[in-house]
Formats: sequence, C-alpha cells, structure tokens
Amino acid sequence: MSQGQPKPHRPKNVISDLQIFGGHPAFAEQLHVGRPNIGNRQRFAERVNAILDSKWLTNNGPYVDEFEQRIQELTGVKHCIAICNATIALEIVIRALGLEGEVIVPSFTFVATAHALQWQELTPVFCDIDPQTHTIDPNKIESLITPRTTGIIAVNLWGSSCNIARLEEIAAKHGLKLLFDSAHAFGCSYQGRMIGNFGNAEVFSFHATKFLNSSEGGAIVTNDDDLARAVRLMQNFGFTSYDQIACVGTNGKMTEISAAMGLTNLESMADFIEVNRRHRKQYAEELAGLSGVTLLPANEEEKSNYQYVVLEIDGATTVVTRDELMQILHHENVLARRYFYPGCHRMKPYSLSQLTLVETERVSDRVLSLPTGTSITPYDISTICGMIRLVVTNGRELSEKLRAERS
Ligand code: T4K
Repeated sequence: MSQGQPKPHRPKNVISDLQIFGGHPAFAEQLHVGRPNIGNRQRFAERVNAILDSKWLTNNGPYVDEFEQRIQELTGVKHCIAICNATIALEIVIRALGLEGEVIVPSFTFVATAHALQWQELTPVFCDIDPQTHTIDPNKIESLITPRTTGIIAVNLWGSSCNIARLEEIAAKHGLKLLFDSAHAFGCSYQGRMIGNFGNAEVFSFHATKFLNSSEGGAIVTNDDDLARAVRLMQNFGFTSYDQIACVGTNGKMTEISAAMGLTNLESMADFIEVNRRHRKQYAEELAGLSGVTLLPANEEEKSNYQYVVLEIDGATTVVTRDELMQILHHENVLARRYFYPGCHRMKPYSLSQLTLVETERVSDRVLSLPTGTSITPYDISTICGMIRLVVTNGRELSEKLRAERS
C-alpha cells in the first residue's frame, strides 16, 4: 500500500460502494500517473553537499559530465549532451539539424513535440498513427511530403519504439532528416540496439514524471560528430570561449543538482524497471478477460522501461465510456490520465486546418494511463483492477445511472 494509506473501508462489490454514488473513496491519498521514482537519498544528499562545497552549480560541471558519460555507456551512443529539459532539447536539435519549412510529426504525442517546431515558426504536419503501437504510421508519411518538407520527428512512445527501419528507409529515399522524440524510451531497445542510436539524433526526457528523472532534464544523443558539436555550442549561447560566439544559441544547460539527481536515480534504474515490469504484469493478469478493456502489449523481445501502463477502453463493448471510467477512478483518488487527448491536431494552436486523423482520434478517445512506479504497491493495483472490473461488468447500469444524474 502507498505510504500511510489506510485500507479501503471494505471491498467495493456493488456500484453503490463507488465514491461517485456516495461510498468512501478507495484511497485516502491521490495515486498519480507519474509520481517520481527516487533513488538513494543519502547518495543524493552527498552529491548535493559536494556541489555546495565546490560552488560549481551549472555550466557543464563534473556531475553533468558524469551523467553524460553514463548515458553514453548505457546506450552505446557516441555523444550525449545533457539539456535542461526535453522540450528545449528538441528545439535545439531541430535548429542544429537545419530543419525548416514543414516537418512531419505524429499528432498523438505530448504537445511539446509540436510546440518545439511551432516555437521556431516551422510547420508541424500531423500524421496519423498505427493503432497497434500508437506510433507514427510509416504508410501515411509519403503522401504528406511536399517540396517544403525537411524532416520527420517520430515519437518512441510508452517505453516502446516506432517502426524505425521503415522510417529510416523513407527518410533516406526523400532526403529528409530523421529525429526521434524518445522522451518515453530511455533504457529501451529496437531490434536489440539501444534507443538513442537511430536517425540523425534522439531526445530523452528526464522530467520528474519519467521513470528516470533528474527533476527537470533531457538529453540529445547522436552518433554524428558535427551535429554533437553544433548542439553543444547552441545549448550554451554559441560560446566557443569566454567572449567568442560562433552561432546563435540559447541556454539549454542542465544544472549540477539535476545531474546529481539523474546520476543517483541511474544507480537504481534496474530496480525501477523491475518494479514497473512487475506492476505491468499484475495489471495484465488482473484485467485479463475483461471485455472491452485492452492493455497495450509490450514487446518482450526488446528492452523496455515499462514506464506507462496504457489501457484502451472500447466504449461500444463496455458501455461505460473511457471518460466515465476515468471520472469514477478520479473520485476514488486514482488519477488515471487520458494521454494524449485530444491529439495535437485538435488542440487550439493547431486545430485551424480542421484536419481529421481517424486512428489518432479513435485512440485518443480510448486511452487511459494507470498509475505505476515505485509509489504504487501490488495492493493498490489489485484495488484499482477490482474497481475497473466492477465498473466494466456493470457498465450499462452504471452508465445509465451517471447519465440520469447528469440530465
Ligand atoms: N515528448 C514527449 C513524448 C513527452 O511525453 C514529453 C513530456 C516531452 C516531449 C517533453 O519533455 P519535458 O520537456 O517535460 O522534459 C507530464 C510531464 O510534464 C511531461 O514531462 C510529460 N511528457 C507528459 C507526458 O506528462 P502533465 O501535464 O501530465 O504533468 P503533471 O504535472 O500533471 O504531472 C503528472 C502527475 O505526476 C501529476 O498528477 C502529479 C505527479 N507529479 C508531478 C510532478 C511534476 C508528482 O507527483 N511530482 C512531481 O514532481 O505532463
């Protein structure tokens, strides 16, 4: 059970036990998707003390250097440049790659992928997804290529990867740059090779909500020496020496405290992955056979961080909709999330074109992400799964009751 959490008052056997109909909430404290995993506090405190003693807080200090080395070793990528967060990392590498005009991206992603382009007045051209993997559908890319297209940003989602081989083929055939937003895919592999090694470059996120965090943080990884050099300049204002500026740049530097957090958490990374893997397995077992509820499969032949537990709720079968189930869980203090609803192309800054992306819209109306990570226990998962089972097996009655209350 989560720290300090009392047991539910009694198991919820009938729908009137649900908090939304007047019962007690299953959890006294909120369960989040994205509670930070935190490694050895003593080691972190020692590092923070060393930083304070050294009075070197940022600007490529020794902990940032060590963090970069560790990521290079772990992924086998030649260059890692630690950045203050993945959004700025995307912006920097987009610029360093010389992308301009139009860039093809999936709409089903965190809005930062699109913002990183639009912020620099490039046009994100939204592509539909493969409904099996939720990642960009390579078969739909070529029809979106115009004379203004300069690149593709594919997103390695949910601790899994895109069809990278097909994307590499398309990029090579059309002379496009290929960048991977691998914010979710640190520690994962594709065809036995670690994510980080593909395309022109890849970007990781180490935000607090990621399975491995540096509070805020990100990294650009690449095997291209020239690109690495350009990125390193740009993340530090373009400085080549004290008063020499080689190019336009920005401030993308990671702080020493962030790197200390990242390094400390790296030491527990295997434990975090094992906890996530066990949680995912338990969710799979406890939700098995529930009609209309599908747990997105993980490819057991590859390495995964199992960072997200993603359900698809087929409302035509469950009768109760994804949004109704989410609302019920929120009343029980289970803050399940409908990432990435409603899809970037339907978000205000991007919705002017009235574009329709059938699979993106279908998937974003069905996805529900559940709590996992080191703050969640097997007991919590059993309680959550028990409630989902109760809701779905009483879908029709429950949905009618909710709709009657709304009208
Ligand atoms: N590309 C992709 C595909 C991404 O998913 C992301 C980020 C990016 C790029 C950009 O990476 P960064 O620039 O962030 O490095 C969250 C995260 O803010 C975001 O990093 C993440 N993806 C996205 C999927 O999720 P929200 O709006 O859901 O965050 P928030 O604040 O609601 O946090 C989620 C839950 O975690 C909350 O219920 C509370 C809990 N939480 C959060 C924080 C920050 C904690 O318990 N402790 C904390 O310190 O976006």
